Order: sequence, then structure tokens, then C-alpha cells
Amino acid sequence: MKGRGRKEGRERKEERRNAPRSCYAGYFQCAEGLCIPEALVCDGELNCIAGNDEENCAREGKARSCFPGYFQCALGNCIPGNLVCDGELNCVTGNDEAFC
Ligand SMILES: [Ca+2]
Ligand SMILES: [Ca+2]
Repeated sequence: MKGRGRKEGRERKEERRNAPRSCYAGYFQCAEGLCIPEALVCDGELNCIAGNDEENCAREGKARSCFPGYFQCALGNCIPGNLVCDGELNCVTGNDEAFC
């Protein structure tokens, strides 16, 4: 029943999605005008020629570090440090257990 700290990063991402863009809904517009599926945004790989599909993540919190004592999952959410290496997957990607 403990909060997992998943919200913070997520909510900010949602805000971005509502920004008016000239791509179809569900697509992200790169700096050079290319439209890529939103699933490719912040997935850790550069899909825009300008690379800004990943750049924004850093600004929105993905590559930003968590509060002291917290661990950052691959998707950018933060979990309490004591959940790292506790034998249970707390990150969606399970990377809190990957480095044990
Ligand atoms: Ca990407
Ligand atoms: Ca864990």
C-alpha cells in the first residue's frame, strides 16, 4: 500500500501531450518537423534527426535526478531508495533490481 512515487514524472509528461502540435494526435513533432509516434518519445533512443524527442525528457524530469534518497527508474519515475534491491520489481522496467 506504500506510494511508489510514480506520479511526479508522469503528470508532467501528460501536460506536454496536450500542447498543440501540427502532428496527428498521438504523434510528437520533432524540431525539424518530422512526426514520430509518441511511444518513441523518451524511450532512450534518438528518433528525431534533431534528437529532441529525447531532449525534452531531460527537461521534463526523465534524465533529471530524483530527490536524495530516491532511485530513478529507466522511465524516469522515482522510487524510495529502500526499494532498490529489495527483491521486488518497483520500476516498470524492473531496473531497480537490475543492478544488484
Ligand atoms: Ca526516442
Ligand atoms: Ca525493488
